[in-house]
Amino acid sequence: MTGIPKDHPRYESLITREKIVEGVNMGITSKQGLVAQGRGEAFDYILGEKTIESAAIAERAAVAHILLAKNPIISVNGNTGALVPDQLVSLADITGARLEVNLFHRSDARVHKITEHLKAHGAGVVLGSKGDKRLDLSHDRAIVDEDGIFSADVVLVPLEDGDRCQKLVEMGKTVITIDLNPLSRTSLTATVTIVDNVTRALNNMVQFTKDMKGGSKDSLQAVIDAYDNDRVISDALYSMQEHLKNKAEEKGITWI
Ligand code: PTJ
Repeated sequence: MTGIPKDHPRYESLITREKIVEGVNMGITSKQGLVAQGRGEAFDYILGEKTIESAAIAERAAVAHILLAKNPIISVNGNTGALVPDQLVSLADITGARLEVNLFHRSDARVHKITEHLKAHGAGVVLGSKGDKRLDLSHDRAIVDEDGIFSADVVLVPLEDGDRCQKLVEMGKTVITIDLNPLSRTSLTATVTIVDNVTRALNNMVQFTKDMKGGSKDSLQAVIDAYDNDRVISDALYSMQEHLKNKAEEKGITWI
């Protein structure tokens, strides 16, 4: 894919960029998706490019919700399709959730390409091309499948814009988001807000599912009952502040 040497100090970040650019070249990712990735990178840098403990707590709560759901759906857009196709397929397989392509910059061609891309990475059924229902929204993210997002009780919406998240919550659904901006409308609206890079979060969620899947329904419910989303968002903000402060102080810059 690239000539980026493995010992480059920013190897992971640069490889992620390459994947997004390749997604655009393949017609999977929108050009706007490049801008969104850049914003995510900036927040990740401030976070310290690691999964903080409160994000891991949110990831476990998200897994508990998905495992207890009747009809869980993982929504896939052009960014996640390009960055983490294997992890999306693994998470769907291991939890029993179904994948649905749902796009902001929607075209039939992109829905088809993302669907085929997921299938090439091992996905079975991929919803989203029927588009036989509309959420009450003025843009194309409104177009959903009736037996998918429309009737889901739990929806995972990584890298989302706030409108649909809010609408899904208003419809009574449990909404899980993965968003590196802890203050985005999506982050502030979702039931479970995972402030982590989607590239780390999905790997963690696959691992947590393996750990938690054998547990009783009561133990999963206990994880949900103990969960406090406001606290998770607050901790993400605190962690960002601490990371910046430590970085500044390492360089002898006074934090005022
Ligand atoms: O493929 P489409 O047409 O559905 O469009 C997808 C994008 C992402 C372009 C669209 O949903 C969009 O414009 O999203 P926003 O409003 O830019 O929101 C994306 C959010 O995800 C922002 O808060 C970013 O900080 C965050 N983000 C970006 N990259 C990552 C991320 N969060 C986690 N991991 C990332 N890699």
